[in-house]
Amino acid sequence: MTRPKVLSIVLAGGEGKRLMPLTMDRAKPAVPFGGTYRLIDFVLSNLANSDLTKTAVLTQYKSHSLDRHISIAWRMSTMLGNYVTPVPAQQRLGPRWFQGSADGIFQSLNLINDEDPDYVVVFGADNIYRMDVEQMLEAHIDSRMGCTVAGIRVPRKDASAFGIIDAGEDHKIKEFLEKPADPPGLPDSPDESFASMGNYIFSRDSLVQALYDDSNAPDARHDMGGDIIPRFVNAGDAQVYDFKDNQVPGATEKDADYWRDVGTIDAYHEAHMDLVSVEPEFNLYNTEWPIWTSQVQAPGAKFVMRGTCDDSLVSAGCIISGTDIYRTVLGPRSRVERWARVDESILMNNVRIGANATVHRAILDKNVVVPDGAQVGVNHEHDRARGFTVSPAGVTVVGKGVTVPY
Ligand code: ADQ
Repeated sequence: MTRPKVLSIVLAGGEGKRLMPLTMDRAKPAVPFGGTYRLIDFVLSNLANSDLTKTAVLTQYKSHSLDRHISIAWRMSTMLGNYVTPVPAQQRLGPRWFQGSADGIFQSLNLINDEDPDYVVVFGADNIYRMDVEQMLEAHIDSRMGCTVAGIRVPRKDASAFGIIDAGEDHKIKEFLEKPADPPGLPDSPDESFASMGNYIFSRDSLVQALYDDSNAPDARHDMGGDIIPRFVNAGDAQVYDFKDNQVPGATEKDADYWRDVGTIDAYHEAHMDLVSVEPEFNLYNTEWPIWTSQVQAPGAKFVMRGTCDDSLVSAGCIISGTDIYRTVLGPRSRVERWARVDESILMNNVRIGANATVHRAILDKNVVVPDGAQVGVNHEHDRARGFTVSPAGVTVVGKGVTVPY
């Protein structure tokens, strides 16, 4: 059987307001994650590992560092026609910026016309997970439906941030509610709801038709979850693909079903803590389904003067000197000096923490300096008074390049 032609479109234009100040001057999919990665590396690795090698990344806001990362880390051999290419808002169909995510695709319909695929994979860019997309594609093709939506059970208390799916035993979607205020629980588990992962596969003609219909709808927000998916559901042409059925090589019992939306500071912090436990909730060390990125050129991490780091992830180029670090992710080239204490924190590139400083449950963006003896995350009132963000769960965030005042 000849392999169907597939074009992947990654929606990478999200503003990421709830991740401020980490998205102050970078698009959400470009936010660093796990020391050496960017959020977008997870979806792009899933597509590449699934042998889907024609990928357009639709960018929008503050896309400079995202474009740079894609062109450095994701340059593919073009010999077989493979590519991962950033596509900025093109204003091809009128003098307007992208509106919702569906408008982003509508404005880039030329990509579909040029590639002429049988199926279009449309995935979000901001989630942490492993998925064999080929398995979802097979389920889509077998169903003969126009649209397949990937679904996962999430705690009902968090479910109003998601599209909620009501599907029958035959997987056909009966109802789809985008971000309902009071999400329904599941019949067999009232404290859980069945959520859309924001990952869709469409048969090409059905998608193109739905995009045209949506573009002519007077009140539409031109949003994939808000407008396009409900269109397919109302036409009886959408099914759910249960993420539980997806099997990725090398997955552990713990991380086989792992999927996190890291759209808020607390979720982003928690997902990092998931990386550092002894048996991680999400295992970055699965070499059978690697997460790809480009690494900085730096020597190995160095520990001097009895510097210790427990349950932590330390990137290249770091120097840990006579200090105790616990449950922390350190990005490349960070330095922590003697007698400093750092715990449950995330340090991005090139952070400096001086002697005797304390950093507790904090996120320090690139190039932050914590001078000798300064404290972050110890007194939230003091943190707020110095202009830092404190999340609802008490994680302090210091923005890019800030030298922490006393
Ligand atoms: P959200 O993530 O809140 O919910 P949205 O803000 O539209 O939805 O973002 C979806 C993806 O599209 C993100 O990767 C974002 O970066 C990108 N994006 C947004 N607007 C874009 C535009 N104009 N151009 C290009 N890219 C754009 C979605 C679904 C929910 C689902 C959750 C799961 O709508 O139904 O439950 O994802 O996280």
